[in-house]
Amino acid sequence: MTKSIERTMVVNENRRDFLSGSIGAGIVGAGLAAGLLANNASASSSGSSKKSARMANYTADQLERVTQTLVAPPFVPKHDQVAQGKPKVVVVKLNVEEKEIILENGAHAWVCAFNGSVPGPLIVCHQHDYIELTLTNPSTNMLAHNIDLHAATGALGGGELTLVAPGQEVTFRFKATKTGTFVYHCAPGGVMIPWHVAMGMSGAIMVLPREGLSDGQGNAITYDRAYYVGEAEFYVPQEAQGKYKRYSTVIGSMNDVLAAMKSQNPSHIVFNGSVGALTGTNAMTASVGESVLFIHSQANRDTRPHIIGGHGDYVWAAGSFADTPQQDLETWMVAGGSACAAVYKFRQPGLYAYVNHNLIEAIMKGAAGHIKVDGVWDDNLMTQVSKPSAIRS
Ligand SMILES: [Cu+2]
Repeated sequence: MTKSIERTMVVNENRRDFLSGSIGAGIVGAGLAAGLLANNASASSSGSSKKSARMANYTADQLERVTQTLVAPPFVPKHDQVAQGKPKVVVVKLNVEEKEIILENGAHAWVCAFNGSVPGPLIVCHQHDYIELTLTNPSTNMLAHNIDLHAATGALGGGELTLVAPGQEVTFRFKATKTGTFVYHCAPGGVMIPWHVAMGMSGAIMVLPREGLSDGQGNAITYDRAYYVGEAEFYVPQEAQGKYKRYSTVIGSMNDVLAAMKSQNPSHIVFNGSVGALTGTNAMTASVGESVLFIHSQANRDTRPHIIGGHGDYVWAAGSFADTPQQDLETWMVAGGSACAAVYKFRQPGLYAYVNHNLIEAIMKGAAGHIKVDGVWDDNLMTQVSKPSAIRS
């Protein structure tokens, strides 16, 4: 046991109500987190190396604080792949924006967006770091919000300690004890949990091993660039004749969206907030010879990333870096409510499609992006032996 502060945990008797809370509770968020103290953040070693275990023994007040500048996906914040020195307290800020976005021509949707993007920004840290997160809910918003981070331990992943009404902000801290890629999402209670998630309110955090990624055989895996693809589905209500409805406020869209959600039949399934957010001039880019790390999250539905024309050289489909990565996959299954990581070294130039390989969801509902790869074509890997011509009988 480390010298972490022991506190008596007062269990919220109303937790059951919290989880089954009403829409009203989600809107006003009346005092749900009141009276709760953070439970102790005692370090638990992953059992890897002795050095790593030593690194687990620091408490937050012993560590340097660094601010991480978050960036809109598909980009990821600047970070070290191998941790330098002691763990850090990584300070991040998330601001909730309730706003209307355009999913595609003719389809508008209100979203609740962490830092204004769908998904919210990727947070990156190393194992045994602390994340100190300030969640701000501006007074111009109409709804209460919070954050449940799957990388965090206790108190609904932080959801109990972070519920903020419009005009409030809250700061909480958790220790990143597990390595991997993890979803975070808003979870303000009852049906507001799926509704806020279906309003675009999710993102991901990557907790790297302190020594960086490895293939499980003692060989380091590094990447030249990284992208974060956040997949999210939307349930845009439609008129009888199929035209998408539009609303003047976020609350105005609530009942119709809730009704549409029950169908479990999304009108849109998109990467990074809209159809085409990662295609054309928005395509991800890379060069032949570069290894690219793709982090892919889906907070609510299962998905199956696939690089058309490429592979996953190393894939952590379940998102845990404590696992040995699978190698040379074509498609990998990602459970709803999780994020995965995959590294691929591009060998051939061209335009690659990065898709959810339910191709109906990719082509007809929007879950597709592009990776534009420059470099010199290798005929040895692929060549057109003869051009299309009339069939010779
Ligand atoms: Cu929310």
